[in-house]
Amino acid sequence: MDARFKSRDIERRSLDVDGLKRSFLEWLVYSVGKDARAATRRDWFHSVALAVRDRVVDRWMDTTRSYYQEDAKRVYYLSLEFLIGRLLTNSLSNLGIMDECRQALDRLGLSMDDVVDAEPDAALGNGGLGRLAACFLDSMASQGLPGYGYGIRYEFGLFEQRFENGWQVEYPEQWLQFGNPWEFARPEVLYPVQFYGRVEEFRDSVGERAYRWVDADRVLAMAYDTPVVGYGGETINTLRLWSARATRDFNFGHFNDGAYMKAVEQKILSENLSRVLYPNDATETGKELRLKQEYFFTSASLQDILRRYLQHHSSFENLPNKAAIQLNDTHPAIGIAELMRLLVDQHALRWDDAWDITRATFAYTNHTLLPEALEAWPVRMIERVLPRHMQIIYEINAKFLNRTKARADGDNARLSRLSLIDERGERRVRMGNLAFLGSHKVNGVSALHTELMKQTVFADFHQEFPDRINNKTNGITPRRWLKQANPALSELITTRIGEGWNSDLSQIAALREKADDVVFREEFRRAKRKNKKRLAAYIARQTGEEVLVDSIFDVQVKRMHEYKRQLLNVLHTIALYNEMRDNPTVSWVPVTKVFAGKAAPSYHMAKLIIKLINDVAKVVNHDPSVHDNLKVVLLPNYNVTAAEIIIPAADLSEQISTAGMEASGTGNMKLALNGALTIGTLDGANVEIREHVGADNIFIFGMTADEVNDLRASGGFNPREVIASNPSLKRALDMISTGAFSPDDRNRYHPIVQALTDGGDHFLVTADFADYCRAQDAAMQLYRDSEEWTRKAILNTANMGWFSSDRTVNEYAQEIWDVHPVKPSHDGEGFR
Ligand code: Z57
Repeated sequence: MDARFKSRDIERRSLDVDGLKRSFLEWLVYSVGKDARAATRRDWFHSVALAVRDRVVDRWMDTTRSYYQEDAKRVYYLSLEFLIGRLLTNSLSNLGIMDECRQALDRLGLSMDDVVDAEPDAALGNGGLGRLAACFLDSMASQGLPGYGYGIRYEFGLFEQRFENGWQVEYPEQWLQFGNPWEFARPEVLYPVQFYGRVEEFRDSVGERAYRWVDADRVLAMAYDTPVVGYGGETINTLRLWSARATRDFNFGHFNDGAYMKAVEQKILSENLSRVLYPNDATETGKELRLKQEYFFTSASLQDILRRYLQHHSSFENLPNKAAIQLNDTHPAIGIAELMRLLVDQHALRWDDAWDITRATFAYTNHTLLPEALEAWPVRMIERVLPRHMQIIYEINAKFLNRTKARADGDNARLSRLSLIDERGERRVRMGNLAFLGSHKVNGVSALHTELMKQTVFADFHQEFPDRINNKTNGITPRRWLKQANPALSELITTRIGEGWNSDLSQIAALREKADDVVFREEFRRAKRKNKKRLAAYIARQTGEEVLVDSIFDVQVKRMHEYKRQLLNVLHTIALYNEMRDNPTVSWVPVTKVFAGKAAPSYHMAKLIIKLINDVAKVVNHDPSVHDNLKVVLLPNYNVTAAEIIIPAADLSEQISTAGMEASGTGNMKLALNGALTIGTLDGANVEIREHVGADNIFIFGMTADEVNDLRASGGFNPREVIASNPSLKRALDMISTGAFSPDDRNRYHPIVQALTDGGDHFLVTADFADYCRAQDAAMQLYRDSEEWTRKAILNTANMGWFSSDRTVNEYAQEIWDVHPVKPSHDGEGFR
């Protein structure tokens, strides 16, 4: 081999400071095309990212080759969302070369923070569901599981949120504007995906009735691969995202001018499929383009999965032994009909064999019970967009209902609830029912949520298939959410218990005994304080507000949604403000209320709540009579990067959804792991967090899910009576309704006041207010005793080990997927 290439080859893998530095410069000059004097921070980021990517490639290929050689069973995680965030720190940290990189940059006169900050945040998701998918990718790679992510490479991620005059305004998020150094385009990995057209019936070679989908429009799905670096760099998995490309099956030469322009127009239209992420979290819009996105990425992924399978196999009976396909919510559930179509129409399998294979391959995760989030596509729309799939869905339904009818002895109401078609009003396909029926396992995301699934939306299916529903409580990756986001606390932990917790978070339980160690408590507080200073600086930069580092950082960060009850927090804020004004001589514990979160652009109530928080902040923050004891900030553009700054600095974690409505929550886990105490309802995973951290170390308040259910069943309650009997609640609401926070438009908050009063207060904000205030008072009193507070904070961190997504993913691997770790062989060519 040419010696020059050989030395360059080695250079690309070297992990020492000098080798990294030389690589950064090499990339800067020969690929970015700048010299060190002219380079911007973004140029350096691209150079560093490309140099780091070099260090991943050999091991990535080794990993892929090992899976291939072992013909390992793979798991395919199909998700319309992957909320990844930045990758530079993540890659460096998982490769174990953070310090080396920092030093190399140092020698170039550059600050690591500046370079890290030049990376855009990959926001291909809305909230919890998308972030969960990203945590699972990290956990699968970190445990050597052969896991692939499949999704869409949106050109525009989740919108950028700005506040203009206190209102949310959305801007396009152009994360790809300057190129994406982490991805590899695969222009040769291209699959056709069809839409519209009609179905033709014909006789196959043995005279059987068969169907083909004809006269359809075609779009191509092109692959982009991003390596997923596992902890320690042993396993590098793949996230494959699809981008829409127009077909070129028209001949430019034969067009007259008009047809040419029309053809180009068609090209732009078909490429719209991967243009933008729908910005709704836990609500559906029912838009045709969304259905097309769902089918687009699902079809491409299934074609790719079958192609990979067929490299080793000549029949399909072993597919379930070689591929597990996990449906992240119902968004890819059309895949069940698509796999049936591929097996029956294209590969000529018998229906019943195809159905057994399909069911044994798919599993489905449900993430919400909210009726407005359950997908139900109009039959008319599916008939038009995916005519063959509509026939297949009818066929699945007919066979299922026929089998069930025999045992249902005339209970037609039950049959119509089990049907894949909702016949009330416009006929719709219930995607949850399709996903349930086409999967061998169906799971909820917390113990409570899974129980409620059995009792509510899937009660009839649960009766029919009692072994199908199972629980997989969510988790979070400790690498990103502790090691990387909170270096101060991570380093402290590692000095005491070693670094085993990075790959086995259960080891963090060894910190329990340190809760009684005064020296450790002091150091724990010091780490928290450092993080609070970092957040205070961020708050000042983002909002212009100065906050007290020694105040309680009371944090509610999540999507804006009525069921998450930011309003309850706002009402408490106003009540506290009034108390502080009424009692100026009391020595108050200073409080900083930190909010952040995006509202879906069409969710007017959520946007009005944003405006209310900003209006309350304006009044409170500038009222000298509270002596800076209370500050309210709403940070703009909450995303993964902002979360990494906010979460490590939190003292108090607000998890205050109406009981029964938050499927799990994962922010609750990130905050508790970082030593925040939770104030929360017995909802979602809060229930399990209480069991792990101990009832003494969490502030639980409010109605239980059963109580909420009973109250609603008995016809609800009268919020007016509750308000009349609680003077501080009445006063806070009166202030909102009379314009104390909106002197420029005194009626602005009428819809909010209306919802909480005559509207019946569906989310039970007023019903839980008094108990919430009691819990808030308890938290404030405890905070005065800084030793006791710290002790409980340490016990939170120490007792959160079970909430690692490594544990979650292992449960999926063992109980749903039947996949096992594969140790890639790096035949001496790679590093270490
Ligand atoms: C989403 O982020 C969640 C559920 C959905 O149905 C959709 Br669509 C988006 C969230 C739940 O609201 C959280 O409670 C849960 O922790 C998260 O999914 C991950 O399971």
